[in-house]
Amino acid sequence: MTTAPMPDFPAGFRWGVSTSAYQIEGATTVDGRGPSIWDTFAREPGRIVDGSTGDEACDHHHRYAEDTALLAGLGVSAYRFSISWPRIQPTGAGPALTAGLDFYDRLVDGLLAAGVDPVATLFHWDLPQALEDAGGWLNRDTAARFAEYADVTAARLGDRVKLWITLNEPFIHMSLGHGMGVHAPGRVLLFDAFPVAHHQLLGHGLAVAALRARTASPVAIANNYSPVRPAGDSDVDRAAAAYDALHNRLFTDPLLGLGYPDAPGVDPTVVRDGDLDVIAAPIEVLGVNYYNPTGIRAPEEGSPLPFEIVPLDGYPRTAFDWPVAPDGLRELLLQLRDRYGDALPEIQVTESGCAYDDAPDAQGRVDDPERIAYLDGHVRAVHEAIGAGVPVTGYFVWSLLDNWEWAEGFTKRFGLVHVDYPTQRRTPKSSYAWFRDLVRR
Ligand code: GBH
Repeated sequence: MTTAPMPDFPAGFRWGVSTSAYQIEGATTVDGRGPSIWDTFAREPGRIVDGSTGDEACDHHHRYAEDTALLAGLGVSAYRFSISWPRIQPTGAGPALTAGLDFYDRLVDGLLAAGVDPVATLFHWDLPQALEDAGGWLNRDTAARFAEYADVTAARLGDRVKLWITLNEPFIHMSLGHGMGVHAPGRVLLFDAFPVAHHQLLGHGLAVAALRARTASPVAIANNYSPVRPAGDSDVDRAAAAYDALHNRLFTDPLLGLGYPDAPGVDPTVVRDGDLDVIAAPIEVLGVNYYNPTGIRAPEEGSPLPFEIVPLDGYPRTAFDWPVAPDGLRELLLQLRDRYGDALPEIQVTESGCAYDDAPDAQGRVDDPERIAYLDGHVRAVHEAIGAGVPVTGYFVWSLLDNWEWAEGFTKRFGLVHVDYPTQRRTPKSSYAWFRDLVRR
């Protein structure tokens, strides 16, 4: 970590932290909640490294008041959470469950009373299982169902949520959930997963229209980006361009009116007349989730993929083995500006963070200097991008709490706050104090 003083950010810059429903809420059977694809997937043997599920997670559904107090103590101006679709519509269709909405109503009011802007994501991967049984995002109808869910949710919360985010990381949901099968719903379709991209984007566009009718708040999508680092050999440029188109452009070019890029898997027969106009509905904010750059080299002969992902040398690594590369965040933000120019909306970094093996010491304190160094570097990268003219107006740390990390179960800790799962005791780490001091300035 550099010891230089942190430079000033523009007045009104939004500092926040992020979470998602299935990763923290628990209470998966209360108030009529239906099952989601993650309830199903986590129960399949061998899917989750420690055999756990999100049945209890951080028990946030019961402890939201305590967690709101942690947010107030942190002094953040915003909290990004996600709404569990199967709490609102247990089968993904039909009237909204009042009891399901009541929970988020209480959460939102508590946040506002604590001076924290509620930022709500509608879909963070927990699709109602009944929709999956009808084909999930491979089925075009799921896009229409998603817009209906957006409508009934915003009818209740639209007056108080300050920023609506339609989808979280549709690329990861397509690639890990439907391409490689390491996330729910566990399909292994490789590039035949393209309809999942198109139907999510179509659902996004239809949801934007539904939200406009219910709220005056700005609307966003949160995409995951990873700048590509060619790991030099012949043909690497073609491989790097293919991966870049897939990871960084497939979910952004059509949003910004450019149609689909020439990316592996794009199938024009899935795209109907008028779809691209729906998808390109103007949004106020582009959410950028960034973790690390990706090393790419040319594939081995006979590989089903037109690229090969390789580890990047020369960087420190997190407990997930992901490289720590704050320069990648600056590079990515500049690349978005250079690529999209005036079509680029305001950007908020909606996730940035890292996993380390944090544990309380003999005094019960949790010291996480690596996380402080990680965040310090990434916050400075954002500042440099702003200085270079990229319109970045917010930065959210992933995550407020240690939580249930998908296929990694409870084995990866991303929180500013340590959670002892057997007791659900919350202990702010030293990074919590560091971020509080940064925000306070
Ligand atoms: C996000 O996904 C999710 O939105 C969030 O729910 C999750 O808890 C959080 O990040 C932490 O994982 O360098 O080749 O090993 C992040 C998606 C996909 C980003 C894998 C980092 C590393 C690939 N991640 N990627 S590699």
